[in-house]
Amino acid sequence: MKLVKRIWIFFPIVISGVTEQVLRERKKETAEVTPISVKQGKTKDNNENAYAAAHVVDRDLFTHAGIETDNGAGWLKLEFENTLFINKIKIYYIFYTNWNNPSGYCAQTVDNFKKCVDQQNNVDVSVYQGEVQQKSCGTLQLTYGLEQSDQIYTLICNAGGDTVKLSKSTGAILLCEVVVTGKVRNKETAEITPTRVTQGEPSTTDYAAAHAVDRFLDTKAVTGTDNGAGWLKLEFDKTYIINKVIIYYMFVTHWFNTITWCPQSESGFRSCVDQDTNVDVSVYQGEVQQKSCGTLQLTYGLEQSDQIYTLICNAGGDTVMLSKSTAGDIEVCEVVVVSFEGNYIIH
Ligand SMILES: [Ca+2]
Ligand SMILES: [Ca+2]
Repeated sequence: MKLVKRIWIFFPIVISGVTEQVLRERKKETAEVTPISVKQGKTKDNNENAYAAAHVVDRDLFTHAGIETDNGAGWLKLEFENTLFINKIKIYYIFYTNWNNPSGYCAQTVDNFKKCVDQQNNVDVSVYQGEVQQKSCGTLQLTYGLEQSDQIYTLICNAGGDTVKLSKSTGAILLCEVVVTGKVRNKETAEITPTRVTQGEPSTTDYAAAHAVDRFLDTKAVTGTDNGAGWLKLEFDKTYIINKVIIYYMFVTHWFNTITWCPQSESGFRSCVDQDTNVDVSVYQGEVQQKSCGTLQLTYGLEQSDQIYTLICNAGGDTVMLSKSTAGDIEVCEVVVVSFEGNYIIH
């Protein structure tokens, strides 16, 4: 018991003057999303001053949340206003820098540090929709790396939800900052960027062709198939061996009900899929079709955590064209084109 008590004596890091301001402030991430509330289970020693949940989102690297496990449960929850596509969760553990501090138990010796890590390790990090777990993004694996210049851990999620929950059943949770990024898709290895993106009609501000390549998952390109021809075209600066095309349909998960009516009911969703499916995806050289990579077959899978489709091309060209001639629309959040060096064939 004595040991446990001592572990919880945290050290103040005293740095004076201007340096303090610079070092204390956590850098803001691209596409960082801010929770509307942060809650935790049992606060250590009921000491809100020292261990408040809010400390993980104050962007101050010297403040932390501290949670005890109580009856086999310790947790910290970040809740968001809407359901989001959560890309990654970045966690700043307490020993982000300058670990050695004679006044703090954990940072006094290597042994102490290891004891603290052991007590505060193995935190599950999951995405939830309300009370329902959608996906575990992994378990926090703190290292004994005292020589590290920081103790920052990134977990990749790629799941939809409105809550991020950190939990464990024994020991404690101690964290300085939890940062959630969403809405922006991950960049692919060997992704190539088009120089021009155009589509048939319409091309309104809300549904602009450029939305298919802006990396934001809550913006989409939409074009109709009036007169039997709908198309969306990505043109590149030169001819590439185009290995694959990855398409993020708008229902990356069913949270996008703020921008469209489709996901608000299952029947609405099905009718949108019916309207948006069967898009041909082809590689062109100029105006000449080289190869069809396949036809987009959207599914009714409302339960899917994502709606991402990959078509294998392995064809040379300077243009990727999405087209359909039947009634309906071409509606996509993102179109990603991948070209590896050389002549790799992707199966
Ligand atoms: Ca903090
Ligand atoms: Ca987009």
